[in-house]
Amino acid sequence: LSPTGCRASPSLALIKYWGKRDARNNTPATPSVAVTLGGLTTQTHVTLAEQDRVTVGDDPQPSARYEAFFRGVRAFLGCRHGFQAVSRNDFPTSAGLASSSSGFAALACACVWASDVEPPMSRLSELARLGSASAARAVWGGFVLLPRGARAAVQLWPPEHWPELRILAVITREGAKGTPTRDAMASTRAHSPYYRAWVRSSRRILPEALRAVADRDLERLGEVARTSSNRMHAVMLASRPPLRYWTPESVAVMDVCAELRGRGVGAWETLDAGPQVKVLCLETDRGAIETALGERLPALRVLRAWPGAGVQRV
Ligand code: 2P0
Repeated sequence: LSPTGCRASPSLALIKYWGKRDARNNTPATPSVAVTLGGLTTQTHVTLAEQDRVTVGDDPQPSARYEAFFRGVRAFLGCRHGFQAVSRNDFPTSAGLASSSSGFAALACACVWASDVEPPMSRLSELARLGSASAARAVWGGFVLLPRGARAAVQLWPPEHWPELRILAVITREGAKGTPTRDAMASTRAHSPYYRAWVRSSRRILPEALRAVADRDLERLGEVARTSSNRMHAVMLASRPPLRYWTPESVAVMDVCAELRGRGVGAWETLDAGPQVKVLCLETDRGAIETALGERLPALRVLRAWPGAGVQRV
């Protein structure tokens, strides 16, 4: 086994995955459509070890979180040894910027490629899913679909399909850690009376999102992505106890986006399992949006992203 490094970028859901169809296999109850965020990077290096050990930045990770993943990787490779992985993100970890998507995508590919095995990308997507369902998407670049109940994601379009698209990640709270997504998803399914409606509505809006991406129609995509995001947060809010990832700063960014749209600037917000706000826009409007955010919310950092590549060897 040779030391192998991989680079991956997080997968931002435009149509959100929230809820598991089958918790043991980690398959999603809702379909999701995502864009891989060029500009944000996870780098992971893997070597053979007696026991599985993962560190992210300087933090050793709890082994329970990786058990099912490594079991699946060993079953696939037909090996018995462990893996030592060292991973670094150049963006905030566990703060709702989908670091687990790029983390498990890079880890799955690094473990397999280090073993000199070259399966099809769809097989790597399946292995990544065992770690995090969103990681099944992050294996691919560009625009990606993870169908409901699926074991692997598929690429819809490469990044070159829509090079003018931008995603501005507004960091409303540094170092934020909310409820872990696994617990939050299980709790939503068990305790939110709107869960079934959420799953049904995700299936209904999927064709509109697919069309908007195919047509590179930002207004239509922004509208349907915002709907998916709001409905996901609504089903969580209705849970008991409630789950709320939004902070006052998140809402302030949403208000700036609404104001901008009122002035004819295309700025569409989407939020994941954390307080950060991602704003979908075109490069031609990026300056106006950054200026408005800088004037109204000068303390907030903005990271720029665009449709990026899938997992690559480094
Ligand atoms: C997504 N999120 O589609 C949704 C939207 C967060 C909000 O996928 O339990 O770490 O590891 O499969 O992929 C984050 O959850 O969940 C996520 P697991 P994951 O991007």
